[in-house]
Amino acid sequence: MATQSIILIGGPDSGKTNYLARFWETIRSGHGRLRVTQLPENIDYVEAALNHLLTGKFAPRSDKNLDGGTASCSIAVTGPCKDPETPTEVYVPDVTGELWAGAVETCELPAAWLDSLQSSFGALLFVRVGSELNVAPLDWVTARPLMKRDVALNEANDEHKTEISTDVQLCELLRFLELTLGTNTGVKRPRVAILVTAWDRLDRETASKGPRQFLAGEYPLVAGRIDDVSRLDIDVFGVSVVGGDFDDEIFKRRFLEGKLQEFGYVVRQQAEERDLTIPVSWVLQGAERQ
Ligand SMILES: Nc1nc2c(ncn2[C@@H]2O[C@H](COP(=O)(O)OP(=O)(O)OP(=O)(O)O)[C@@H](O)[C@H]2O)c(=O)[nH]1
Ligand SMILES: [Mg+2]
Repeated sequence: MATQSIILIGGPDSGKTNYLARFWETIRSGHGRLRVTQLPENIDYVEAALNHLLTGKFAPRSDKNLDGGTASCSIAVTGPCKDPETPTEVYVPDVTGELWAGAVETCELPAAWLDSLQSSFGALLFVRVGSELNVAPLDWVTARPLMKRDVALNEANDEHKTEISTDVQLCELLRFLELTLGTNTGVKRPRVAILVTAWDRLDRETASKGPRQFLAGEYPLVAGRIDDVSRLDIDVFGVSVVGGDFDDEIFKRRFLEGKLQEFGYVVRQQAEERDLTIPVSWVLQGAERQ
């Protein structure tokens, strides 16, 4: 069986684990382009995250004390354009976002993760709408009093909140990918799917413009980098794992009365599709063509 590793990258609270849980449900129930061919080992962690969704709660942030900061699973998948006899083994390590945040701050990546990036065929890069850990760029006119306040707040709060803007953090992660992704695989132009998660939290007008426009408005540096990075093939997807927010009681009731596969979607360009496997399938297709 061909083994292709895809790596999930993104700061803390960016939606990696919830996406992985929803992706797993889609391939297991056969409601997407990709399907699972055999029960993977180490899937308990993903099943536990999925159980949260099924009971009307988002899966909590990953345990920072996980072994090496990661929970990994290998899932054998096949799709319509593939021979079902030769599935692809997709290795998906779900690394706690603290690791990526630390790497951005120190410009250093632990050796094991450098190896993982080099042997991955593609990557999913996550950023979440409405995360309290998103950092807006500094406005230098008003920055001084705010910086004083933030120093006091940070002293009182041990949550990892960096001062580097999310836009710059994402550019740094893209730079890691540009330098390292797939260099040990023979894939000449690895694909990177940028997933804008919690897309359901956007107002209708912003959402209607599509994920690329959202990125250009909210994270202009990253949007600019996408066109400059020639070694990677990059596309942007909006993702909502259940199509709404469980904080909204009316939505939650509707969700609990329905079936999970009727909730959640992926937006590419301006089109919305129910199939939550689309970003992974797009990344895999890129690797198979080369
Ligand atoms: N409304 C909405 N919220 C979401 C969605 N996906 C994730 N969230 C929220 O984002 C939070 C963080 O998601 P996680 O999947 O735990 O993020 P993570 O990247 O795995 O975080 P770390 O484990 O800290 O690295 C969740 O607890 C939800 O509150 C979504 O599709 N819609
Ligand atoms: Mg997580």
